[in-house]
Amino acid sequence: NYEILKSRFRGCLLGSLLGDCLGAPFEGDEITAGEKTVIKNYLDKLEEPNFKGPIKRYTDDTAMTRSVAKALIDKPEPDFKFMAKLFVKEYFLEPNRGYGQNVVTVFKKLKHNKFENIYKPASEQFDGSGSLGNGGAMRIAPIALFYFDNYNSMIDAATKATKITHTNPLGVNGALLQCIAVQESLLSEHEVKLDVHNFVKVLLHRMKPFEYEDDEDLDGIMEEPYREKLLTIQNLLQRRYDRDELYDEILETLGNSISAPGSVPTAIYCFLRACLETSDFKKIFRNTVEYAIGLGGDTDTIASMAGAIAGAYVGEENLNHHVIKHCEKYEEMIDLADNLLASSQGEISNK
Ligand code: R7I
Ligand code: MG
Ligand code: MG
Ligand code: MG
Repeated sequence: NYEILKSRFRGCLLGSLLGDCLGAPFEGDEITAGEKTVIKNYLDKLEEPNFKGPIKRYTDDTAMTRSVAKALIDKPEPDFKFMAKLFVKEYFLEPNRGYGQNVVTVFKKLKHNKFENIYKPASEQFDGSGSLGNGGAMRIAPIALFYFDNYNSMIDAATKATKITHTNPLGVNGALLQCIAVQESLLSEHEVKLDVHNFVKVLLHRMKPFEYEDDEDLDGIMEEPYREKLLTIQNLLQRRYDRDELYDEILETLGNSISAPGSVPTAIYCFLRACLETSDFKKIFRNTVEYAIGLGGDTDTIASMAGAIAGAYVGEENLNHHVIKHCEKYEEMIDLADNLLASSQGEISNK
């Protein structure tokens, strides 16, 4: 149904924007119990119809998400060189959006080498191991939307889009996990309450082809970190904790860092925990974002990824529109969502 998809495409991109804009002021913070109340009050304030405040600026997370969406809209065939050019153009237009420290080197090399080989600069990062930062995952949502009816094409496109800047398998697989989670929530029906345990099972199953089997030991590197983290999520969702205990446990096991393995599972957990606690869609979205920011650390990115997943599930009408209006260029995000759906439908009719 077109109207339902439209609402969920918008919910996803607006959720991603909102998480970035609202999480950004807290990026890098360690959040104490007292500050959690500050965050709650901050979100409550923004929900007030007459609250006036300066526009909440977005960061690199949104700048790059916008470029991924634009690339798919303008070149539905997918053209990853074109996507790389949009990333670089956007970076040089507005370099002060809070980009990762190392990814900037990739942009400079791409420009200098005139995009001759779009994957080479990324592969040279960190002495050739490639970045495992969450920069691939944070911008992946438009790919989950555009390929909503074609899983294999989604995986292929998500891999190629990520490798422009992140070639480390942990960086790539983190982006794949986030992409799979967004699509899964986009396609989850509203008629029955979301089965959070089944949701995790689906992700475990889908990640299997991308991670090594247990017996192939690779120099003591954790061979299947994302599936291990998904098992941790299962565990966290099943056990009872008091609030402080749970908070410590999340930080210790899932993390709140700038690395993909230390942030993507955390974002997914925030959404599932919110779904477990309430069936009110408005609360699911609001609580997802509140949990994500409340963990501290890479707040803009974790809230943005969690917001994309939650928004794709609940749809635009369950995001507070007073809050959305505080976010920079939210109207453009709505247009991108609509155009992404239109060009994605174009893909279908061409098949
Ligand atoms: O991944 P990336 O685009 O950064 C995204 C983050 C988000 O939180 C944004 O909101 C923004 O703040 O930045 O950029 P990269 O520069 O590739 O990676 C980010 C950081 O992760 C790097 O600067 C490193 O500190 C760290 N990192 C690594 N450290 C050691 N070894 C990434 N890969 C490695 C690694 O292999
Ligand atoms: Mg950022
Ligand atoms: Mg193992
Ligand atoms: Mg960040």
